[in-house]
Amino acid sequence: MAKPILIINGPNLNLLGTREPHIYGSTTLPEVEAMCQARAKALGIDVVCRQSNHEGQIVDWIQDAIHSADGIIINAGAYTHTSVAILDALKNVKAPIIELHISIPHQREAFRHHSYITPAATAMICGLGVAGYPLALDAMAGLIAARKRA
Ligand code: CA2
Repeated sequence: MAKPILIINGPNLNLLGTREPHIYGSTTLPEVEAMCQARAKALGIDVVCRQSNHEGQIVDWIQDAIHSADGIIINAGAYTHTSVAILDALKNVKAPIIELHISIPHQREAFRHHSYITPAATAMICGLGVAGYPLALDAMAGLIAARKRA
């Protein structure tokens, strides 16, 4: 039986649409999550959206997803550039993982050029603004369908 896709947003992404609109746009996180629910409905899949400012909470959700999700879309925020704990948790996930960034970290400060998440990722989407979230769901639906065919 199909399980939902888990979308995880990390630290400070609860502030989307309220600050730094020149980098992250003016769409709020609840609006992004509504966009994802609408795209999931159109794709005939379920989606669960989570956001936390706490690394351990994100690790717990990833561990739960091993049994409860068919795929993970993760924007780990600044933990992208610091968290071995999130990498280790993601490495235990067999389902597809899409690393997502609203901006293009490689065009920004040098400390954003390294991602601890990428070695565990199946694919990466970045630089498309919040439009990347529904596009990640399209891609995830394709990845899951391809795995079922294989
Ligand atoms: O581009 C992305 O999506 C990032 O993952 C966003 C992170 C940043 O640390 C990464 O380098 C790239 C920061 C998220 C902070 O989000 C905010 C949103 C609105 C206002 C302030 C922060």
